[in-house]
Amino acid sequence: MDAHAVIHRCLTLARYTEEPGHITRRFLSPPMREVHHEVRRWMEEAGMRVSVDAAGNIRGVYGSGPRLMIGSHLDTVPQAGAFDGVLGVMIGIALVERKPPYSIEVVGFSEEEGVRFRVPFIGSRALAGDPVMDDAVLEAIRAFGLDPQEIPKAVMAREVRGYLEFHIEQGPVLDQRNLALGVVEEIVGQSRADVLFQGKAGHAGTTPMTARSDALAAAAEWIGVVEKTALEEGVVATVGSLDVQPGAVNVIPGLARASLDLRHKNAGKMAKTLETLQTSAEAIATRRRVSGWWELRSTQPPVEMNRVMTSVLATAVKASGHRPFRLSSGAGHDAMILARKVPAAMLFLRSPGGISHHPDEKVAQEDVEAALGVGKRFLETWRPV
Ligand code: HGY
Ligand code: MN
Ligand code: MN
Repeated sequence: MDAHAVIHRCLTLARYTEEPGHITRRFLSPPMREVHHEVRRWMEEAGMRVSVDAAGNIRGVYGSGPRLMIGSHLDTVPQAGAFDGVLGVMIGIALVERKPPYSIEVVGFSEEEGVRFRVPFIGSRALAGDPVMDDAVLEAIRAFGLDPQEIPKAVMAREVRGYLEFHIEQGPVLDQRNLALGVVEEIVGQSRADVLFQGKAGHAGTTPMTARSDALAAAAEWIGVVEKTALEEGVVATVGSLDVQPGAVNVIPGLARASLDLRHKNAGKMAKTLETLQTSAEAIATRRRVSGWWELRSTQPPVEMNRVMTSVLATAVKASGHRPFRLSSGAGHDAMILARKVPAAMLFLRSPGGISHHPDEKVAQEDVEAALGVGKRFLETWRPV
């Protein structure tokens, strides 16, 4: 499979969506079944033995004995682009089709984005032996026809000696430097929290302003503090979703639930900023006569990629005629979870315009060709010992 075919397969999978006209495919949603059907066929045609584990990851194994795992995720954010995650799985299958010198396991993780249940990395955490056992997640696993009792068997096999992930950069760094590829040195830490403001719904016309417990006004004030604190502290913090109840034009909001996504390359700075934002939410709630709840949904410390694998990757990039530019990843990836168990490395492909988590997300065919060449060289040099 050449670069054109890799891109074509990503666009084929983009057709499987929860939202006609958009690319939206959350954890174990119905279109994921169609994706599994297609990916299984491609994996079997490449000579892999294919299975779907109890966390919904589709896994293809080529050969036997000590092996390298190559993977990424098959779920998407709402109204996504066609390459985030999927591209890494398609490149893995393409490298197997080129008959690698040793065993390879290609994994399409069931969930990395954390959209459906507001907890990320459900797929890769099962392989790392740290499964998400949230009731709603287990119910979704059952509804998909899988058995949560089998989750412990999803843990990665002892034969796996390293993990390599190909992924679009999702930011502007490579594009601004006119570079096709980047070697990831570290992935920043990320924490996610839910903040609930519970006030009192009431009549928008008859309730005096001084007698209100307006949950949305409290959330709005706090969201302003999130942005101001992030600018002051030099972290990135995002309130990406806000749920307002009852959500009627003429009713004072009784409830507002805001999500928080906070990231930084230093775990201490991330923890300190989380604490600042939690204290601020509580203070705003008290002053505005609403109740505030804070739920930390997940926290993942920053992770350094394996130096040996990264050095082999950089050498392969150079041997392929490209500058071995090293960079940090502001986006989270399954590699940060697998790195808990095995040496892990990532190769970024340029994101034209730095666009991602958006329908305009692209990847250049010549960059995919370059990545395939680097992957082949990597497999000729690195050994699963
Ligand atoms: O949110 C992220 O960093 C990644 O796209 N899951
Ligand atoms: Mn991704
Ligand atoms: Mn993503």
